[in-house]
Amino acid sequence: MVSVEVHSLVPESLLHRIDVAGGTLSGGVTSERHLSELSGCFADRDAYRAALEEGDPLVYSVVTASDDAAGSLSFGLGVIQPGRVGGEFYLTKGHYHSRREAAEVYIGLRGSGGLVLENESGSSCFVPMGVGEIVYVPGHTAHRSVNCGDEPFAYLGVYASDAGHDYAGIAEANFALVVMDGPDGPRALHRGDPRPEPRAPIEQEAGE
Ligand code: S6P
Ligand code: ZN
Repeated sequence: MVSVEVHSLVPESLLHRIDVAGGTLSGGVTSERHLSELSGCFADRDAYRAALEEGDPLVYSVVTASDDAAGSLSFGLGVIQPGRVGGEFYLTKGHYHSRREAAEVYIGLRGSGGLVLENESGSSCFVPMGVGEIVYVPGHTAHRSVNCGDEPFAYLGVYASDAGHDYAGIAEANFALVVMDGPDGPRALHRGDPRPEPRAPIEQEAGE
């Protein structure tokens, strides 16, 4: 006789709640990444060192609800804080999936940002993502999320539980595109391109 493992269908255990403002996901496990854990990710190494001398702020957190049964899905609520290093927006480390063909769906929940995508042939793009927008990340594609705004950027990523994370696969080459703040808003540039001037500070009217 063939034995088949099935979930016992308990509705409460199948329902999760997201608190977007609080950055929580019920039934999830939280991990945090601080600036010191993002060595090599930002294009401007001097600006990165200088920022670390000021402290080691939280850059992003991920709350993951996972299920390890065969064929299952996992999902994570990512929240990237607003910030810049040398004009480059705060970002996630970025990874390929260890099982390269595993795709992922991202859903924007708060703020504005986007995904830097790069495939194994070296083709890359930046896909902006706002609230209610969905980005499909195909298999064989490294992905990094970026907060392009002045408030936390929150999103949900849904992926096969056995996808796995391969950080080393993209870390050495790093992503070819960097997303910078500029006078006309966010711009995706090639890593070696000249940087735009930083956004001018807002001038206060006398007497304000
Ligand atoms: C997992 C999914 C996300 C990321 C999260 C943090 O496959 O893509 O939940 O884990 O955006 O990024 P990273 O690169 O630090 O795992
Ligand atoms: Zn992923």
